[in-house]
Amino acid sequence: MDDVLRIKDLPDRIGETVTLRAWVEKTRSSGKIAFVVLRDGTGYLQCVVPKGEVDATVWEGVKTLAKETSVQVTGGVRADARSPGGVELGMRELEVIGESVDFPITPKEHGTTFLFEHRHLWLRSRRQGAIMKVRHEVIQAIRDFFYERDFCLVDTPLLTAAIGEEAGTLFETDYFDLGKAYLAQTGQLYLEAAAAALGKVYCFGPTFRAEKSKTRRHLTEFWMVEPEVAWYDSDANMGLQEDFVSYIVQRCLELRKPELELLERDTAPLEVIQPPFPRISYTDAVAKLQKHGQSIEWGRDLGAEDETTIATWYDKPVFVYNYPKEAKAFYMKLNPDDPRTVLCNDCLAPEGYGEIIGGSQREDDHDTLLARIREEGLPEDAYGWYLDLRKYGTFVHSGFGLGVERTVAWICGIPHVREAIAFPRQMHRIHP
Ligand code: NSS
Repeated sequence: MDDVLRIKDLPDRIGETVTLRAWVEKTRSSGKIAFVVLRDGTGYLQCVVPKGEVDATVWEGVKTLAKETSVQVTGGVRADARSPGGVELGMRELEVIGESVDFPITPKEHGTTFLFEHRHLWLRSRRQGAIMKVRHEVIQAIRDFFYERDFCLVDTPLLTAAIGEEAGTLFETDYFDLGKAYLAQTGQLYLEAAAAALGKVYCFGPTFRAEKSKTRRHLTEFWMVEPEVAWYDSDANMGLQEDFVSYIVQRCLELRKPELELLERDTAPLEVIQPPFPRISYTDAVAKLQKHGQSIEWGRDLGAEDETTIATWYDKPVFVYNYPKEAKAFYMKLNPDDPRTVLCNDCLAPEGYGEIIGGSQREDDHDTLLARIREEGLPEDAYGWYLDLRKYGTFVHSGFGLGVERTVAWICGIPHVREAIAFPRQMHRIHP
């Protein structure tokens, strides 16, 4: 089969007769002229069908076209300033490839449950298509950012023997004669080994958390990108994060304007996303929250509401750094200036989107790390290899993880992460 012409290529074909394949988005007709809007994933095309100028079979065929019928059409491409893409097609021939009887998603309002049950069909809508393209751009920007800066991609395993983040949210499965295996919550621990081998590394893939929460920020399967850098301290780590987040946002503004427009995203709050980002210590943030009358006590992790409040103090993403060690994972480096805290940061997105990044400098002292593993009651033997990294040439190193769906939701201005991935996995959703 010859490569098929795509709608986005039609502006180069003005004056030519072309054949293409696509799906019917909608049709309308007056007695003498009909319009068919086609969609092929690369764009939308209005086809014009004047009754008096086409075969009767074409005219009759057009009248029976239902939403999402797949078709092959042939016609002349002409310039039309009012059409999307600047062209329209004078349809001459029409062939129905696959009928579409009673497509379940109609222009009327559907409930969210219904739409997610029909996610495999809902993806064809303009809005969902636009979100997928922004996601695609975010992911390409992530890969380009690290490639341009000489980071080596290292793929980390999804089946793991040790807890990466927290015991409470593990998916476990039986692993032959070797006991339990867990779906990866993070690639970080493996990436630390890779950083000692390669210096600047990142991993990028799906991660899993058995989150029993039904918030608009949580999925049970989400994509996380995690860089890890040898000889970076917490401060340099935040510097990398602000460059990284700004790069992703600016790329989307540059290349995904039409999609953001379709999503009715006000891009003004995104235009200002440039380094440096403001930084506030956890301790200062808690004091300020208390002054605002919020009930947070020093020592507790920040809740979604606290994060939203802090974010309103700034128009850029903000770093909250050096949390109490009890609120964070075992691998973070104790703060030598205040051992109640660890050298870490969260990055909170503006406009109420909350935490998009968690990062830290890693504990590089063997005995301190061992003590932390024991304190947390983690199985020591599972972390023997991880402790080895502190035995054979230990090194200052830091890294972070950025959640793709939260970042996409923020850039698109959509309220919930579940629309930021094609087939979301949540506590109450595994189908389709
Ligand atoms: O748990 S994190 O805060 N940090 C880590 O996993 C570290 N091991 C990363 C590292 O330093 N290499 O998760 C990082 C980000 C977090 O800020 C969110 O943006 C996202 O991952 N995240 C999630 N997104 C969607 N759903 C869920 N459940 C979720 N959990 C974290």
